[in-house]
Amino acid sequence: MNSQQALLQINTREQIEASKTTRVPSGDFVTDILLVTSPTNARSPYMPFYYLYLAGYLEAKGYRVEIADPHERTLKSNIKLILEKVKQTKPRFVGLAAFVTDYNVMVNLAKSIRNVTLAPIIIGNAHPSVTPSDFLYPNSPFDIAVCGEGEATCEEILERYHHHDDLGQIKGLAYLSREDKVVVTPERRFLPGNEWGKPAYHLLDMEFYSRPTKYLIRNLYTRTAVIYTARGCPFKCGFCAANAVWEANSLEGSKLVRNRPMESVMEELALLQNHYKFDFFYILDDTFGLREKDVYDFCDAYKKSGLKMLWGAETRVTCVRKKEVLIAMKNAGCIQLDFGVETGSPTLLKTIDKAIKVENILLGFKNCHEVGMRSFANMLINLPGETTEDLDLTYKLLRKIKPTYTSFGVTQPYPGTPFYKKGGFTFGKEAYHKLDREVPPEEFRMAQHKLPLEITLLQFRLRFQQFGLVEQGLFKGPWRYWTQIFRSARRRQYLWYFIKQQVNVPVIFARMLFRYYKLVRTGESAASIKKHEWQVAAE
Ligand code: B12
Ligand code: SF4
Repeated sequence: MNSQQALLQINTREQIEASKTTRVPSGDFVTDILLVTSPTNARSPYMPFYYLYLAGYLEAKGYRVEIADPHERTLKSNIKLILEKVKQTKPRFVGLAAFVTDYNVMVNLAKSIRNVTLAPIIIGNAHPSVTPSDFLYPNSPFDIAVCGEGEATCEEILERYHHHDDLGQIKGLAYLSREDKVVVTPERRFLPGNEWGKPAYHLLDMEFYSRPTKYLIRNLYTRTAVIYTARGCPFKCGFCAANAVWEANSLEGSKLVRNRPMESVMEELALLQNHYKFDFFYILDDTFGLREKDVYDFCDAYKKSGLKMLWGAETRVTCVRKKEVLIAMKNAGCIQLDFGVETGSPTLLKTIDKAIKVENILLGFKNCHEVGMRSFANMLINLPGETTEDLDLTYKLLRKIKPTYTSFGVTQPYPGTPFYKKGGFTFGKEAYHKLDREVPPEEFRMAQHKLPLEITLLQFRLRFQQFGLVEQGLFKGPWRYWTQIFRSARRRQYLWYFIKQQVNVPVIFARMLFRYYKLVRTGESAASIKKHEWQVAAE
């Protein structure tokens, strides 16, 4: 029995607690850190970006890193695979990442991991950045919460943590003191873009992540890689916790936007096209296009690189005020831009601090149409103080701007968002699981109107989300999209995906219609919905 096997025998709570306060186990570890993705997200086409950069950074510093990222269909089988990987990789540290919605799952997963290793468990990502105390309490399976940007903090933990008392010396984290108090250590400076790690794609199952999907460049069937050219966001939209995450470990506040050097971006794109054979990529920066010069620089560099992938990006309507910017993007291979429009109500745009006006939305979409750029509008209902008049304004706006595709969501007061604070929400651990629903329970209603949220959501979806017997948004794809698909080395995968989707789409549509009529048949909901329909029709 080697020392690691010996450690696996020790798993009583007292021994674990003792190990926490006395020493970090030492022995013949195979891996410095095993990063574990959330088993609730196992089938998502989104790679775990947070680990890609973190792992790349740590590997460049000489650490042995592994990622446990199973893709089974059930939670149980994913957890089983994770535990096997823990045993197999014998890590010095285990890292987990938590969003507020999967809190209970992550706590239970950490407890199970605790039963197979004594390695300290580090928790990072949005949830512990906002409320580290949710993870740090007596007998918690978590040892350390990393707040905000994680690279430098994690490196220092791997380097310096040999004893519980070392934690107080490391910036950017939180831990439970011997007196059972949550201690948050001071913040550090952001990592400059040229120090980010190269995303460690080789640690993931890239076959899984390079399958065709319609959820990346949304509603186009593509094999898409997601990249970041910058981090940070100067805005503070009421429904978003991004600022709280970055702010959690920053001497520079939350608003600093940090760019990555262009050579490194191009190098990554070349790898994605030439090695991993992606046909498309998507830029998921918090605010791509914020600085016009950056867009031109990116487009020039991409054109010069001779790479052939087509791409999409998430941006803001204010970034496409000028048609020239859109033309530059289009000439560099951009086929779709996604915008957070959220609402058509000027009052609500102010309430949510979106820092855009209805005129900006109208102009942005007009420019997209004129230039021939596909446009995607993200909309929200259940915004604070929302009235039926506001919903009608949204309806009218969408009729005017005619996005190529529109999606609707119900706003939820995630901890860390301005809505959570300003809305006077005080719920904690006991209620997080309720945020994991498409339509939240009544206690999270922020709208003033009393319309049933699910019916309102379905109404908008049925009207604007272009559901039907065939996938309509798809056929508004530009020619070069189709050419790219026909030229792809993975044409067969695309064909198979097309067939599957063309069967799925009418089924989804039928289910939605059925659900809608079932809800509307029930008393009070039907009355309010009819009134709303009348208002909408009277535009
Ligand atoms: C892209 C994204 C997604 C993508 C992909 C997520 C992924 N696989 O990475 C998708 C669409 C799947 C998604 C889904 C959801 N998301 Co999301 N998402 C984002 C977004 C826009 C960017 C995240 C990102 O990639 N940032 C770039 C990377 C490099 O930074 P990072 O993730 O913060 O990681 C760094 C640090 O946090 C830290 N770190 C992270 N994990 C770990 C782990 C360890 C061990 C360590 C040491 C460090 C560490 O180090 C990293 C490098 O510095 C953020 C908003 C934002 N701008 O932050 C929302 C955000 C994180 N999402 C949010 C939410 C709520 C969700 C959903 C619950 C929403 C929903 N119901 O659909 C789901 C949950 C999915 C799940 N259970 O995994 C909230 C989180 C709020 C909260 N309090 O938890 C945010 C902040 C947006 C918001 N609405 O406020 N999301
Ligand atoms: S929604 Fe986008 S623009 Fe608004 S604060 Fe979040 S990241 Fe920034």
